[in-house]
Amino acid sequence: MTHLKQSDPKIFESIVNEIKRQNNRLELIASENFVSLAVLEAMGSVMTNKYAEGYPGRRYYGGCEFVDVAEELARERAKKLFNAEHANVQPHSGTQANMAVYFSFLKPGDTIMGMNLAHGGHLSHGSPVNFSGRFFRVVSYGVSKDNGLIDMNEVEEIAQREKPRLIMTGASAYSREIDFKAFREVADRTGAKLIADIAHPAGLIASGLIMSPIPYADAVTTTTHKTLRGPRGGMILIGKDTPNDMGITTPKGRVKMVSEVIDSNVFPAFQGGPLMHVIAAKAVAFQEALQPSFKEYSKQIIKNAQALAQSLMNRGYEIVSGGTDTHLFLVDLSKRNITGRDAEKALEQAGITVNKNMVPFDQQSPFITSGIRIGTPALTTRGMKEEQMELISEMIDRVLCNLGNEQVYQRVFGDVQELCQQFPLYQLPA
Ligand code: DSN
Repeated sequence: MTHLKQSDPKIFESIVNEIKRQNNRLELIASENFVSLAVLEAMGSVMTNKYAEGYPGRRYYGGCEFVDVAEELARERAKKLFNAEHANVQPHSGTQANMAVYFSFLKPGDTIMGMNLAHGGHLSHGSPVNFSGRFFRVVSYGVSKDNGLIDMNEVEEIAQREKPRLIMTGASAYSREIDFKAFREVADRTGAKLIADIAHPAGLIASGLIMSPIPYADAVTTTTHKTLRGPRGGMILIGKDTPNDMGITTPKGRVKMVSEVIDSNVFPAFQGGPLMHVIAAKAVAFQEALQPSFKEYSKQIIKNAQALAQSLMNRGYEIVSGGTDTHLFLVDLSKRNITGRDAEKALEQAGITVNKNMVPFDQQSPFITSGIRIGTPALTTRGMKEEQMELISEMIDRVLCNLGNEQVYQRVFGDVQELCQQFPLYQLPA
């Protein structure tokens, strides 16, 4: 068989360039990380060749005995990692996981309540441009204007008034620990199901550093590639399985457990064949996350995020909610008259990768924005610590104080490369 370098030099070159980009730039996108060679190896394996519709032991194809081993290991390790009774590791993404869960508890037209996208929520929590906003009636909660925090009194007030059938908690740009217990209490008082989407902080939760929703939520969804540092994909967890209350039964009339309803929504309802190479890689990542070193890694992610946020505040930057309990934070640039779009572009030219992000009560459109989102999972994987966060804060400040000055961008890029070389990442292929 011919290697990629010979068979498709253009794609080979694009991959080599992407390796160089990841090696030589500072990756501060909060939802990205660098997987281990073991995870990469599993993802690039022959398991991609196998069709395995169904679940371990109950497939629609022959020859599944080895992919069954991989999926079973992924499920068992996920359950151990999160202390859950049930895990479905087949969702291709977090949004697919959310879709399967919504339809396990709701009928089209039912009301869902999720966090406002402009306040840190996610498209799949009810945005009108997403399936969630098209199939369901959506009501939103947000953060308080005073302190940038979720106001549980407001959450309850909206839930009492709107009586959602399901409350979705979790966010993609909220830096504070979410009180899942308080959300459970609101859900109980208002007759709603509670779903927690922990795509962002999953690794921190698995490490026991912030509150887990597993004891409180009817189902938990996540991605596997952010703080959890696995392959790109999704997963659904159930803390305690119970009979479903939608009246869904087996052909013989037995009331299905929620786990069975969710499994049959992932496949056959919303997905086809599972990505077995990705599931094998999820199993590898979960095993890595079960090691004591992963907890140390997660602690350092938070220390780095806090150090970087504090250093930027010391330089006069406004951080939404005044800091972070997690791996990310939002810098509000509105008082500096810089848009998120311009900041993202300038930083990119200097080798620092962030994403523009709306800040709560933003006056700018989602394409312009008034803020940037910064996260530390990827740089922490490289081994960077508080000392490097101080250097990075200085570099960010130098760029943002010199917008439009290409010479400054070039000088910062040089400093970025020097720093990156001290924390090597991936080797280039021969
Ligand atoms: N795109 C992810 C993020 O950046 O947070 C959410 O899906």
